Amino acid sequence: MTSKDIQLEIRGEQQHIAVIRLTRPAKRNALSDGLMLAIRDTFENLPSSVRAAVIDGEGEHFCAGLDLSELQERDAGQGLHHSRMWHDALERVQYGPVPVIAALHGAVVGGGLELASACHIRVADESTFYALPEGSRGIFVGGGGAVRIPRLIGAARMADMMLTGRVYNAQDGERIGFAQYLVPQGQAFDKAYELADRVAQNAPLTNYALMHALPRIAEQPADQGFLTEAMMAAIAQSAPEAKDRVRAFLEGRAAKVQKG
Ligand code: 1HE
Repeated sequence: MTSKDIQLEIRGEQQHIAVIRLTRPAKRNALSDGLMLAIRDTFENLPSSVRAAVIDGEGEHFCAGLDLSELQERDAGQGLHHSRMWHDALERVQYGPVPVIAALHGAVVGGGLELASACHIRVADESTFYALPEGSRGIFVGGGGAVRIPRLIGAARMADMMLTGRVYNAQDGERIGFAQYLVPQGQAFDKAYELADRVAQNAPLTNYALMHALPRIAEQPADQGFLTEAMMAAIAQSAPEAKDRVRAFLEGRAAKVQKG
């Protein structure tokens, strides 16, 4: 599906970075059904050269969440299917082909926060604020937020946000775990791109393990998690690329870990 509300640009000499931009600034990048389907299709059809992606939003805000103008009278069945459509789209982001870095600024609210939560790394600039206005709109999260947001900040903080309308600013958002990086205003995209470039240099199987195995291992009982970890470790280390990289270090051809 093509949409004027989303833009895909492939960057880098090896065409290894996808830059995906929400381009609906007049509506604060509110997520219409069409835009959600376009997000799904964009992540499903990334070129095979792509190794990492950055997602950001045009204008003053990352994303104002669900397009409220489309919120009609839905019966229970329609509401269920609408929410499942969001789940489907955001699963393509979280469990798609490559790690996704969200560059956040301005409003990251409602479904916009659900979209950001499906990404693997979040970089926020100082203008960022986080909210879940669903509570005051008389609705509930429906884009996977009830699953993903408590894993970032805990169920108690999420309940507080929805019950009281609490808004977290950029500093507090980083402190509680919404974003892994906080940068000066206007610099989120550049930092996200720099990280994507770094992520894209990893062995593809390592990135696969971090995207697809780690979150599942983290949810497993410990004894199952240890076994899944061992199997993923065995698969990753058996790849020729892993052997090349280890040999390069042992022969002094690879970078040492630098003090942070
Ligand atoms: C919208 C939306 C939207 C803006 N749906 N049209 N999300 C919310 O409850 C957040 C609602 N939005 C806001 O609180 C504010 O718009 C912002 C803080 C994000 C930005 O404020 P501001 O002053 O920059 O913009 P604005 O003047 O409020 O909005 C500009 C236009 O965008 C205006 O339309 P216009 O035709 O009058 O120009 C707004 O109506 C429109 N707009 N946000 C539709 N969200 C899977 S379940 C997920 C459930 C949710 O996400 S609920 C949370 C929804």
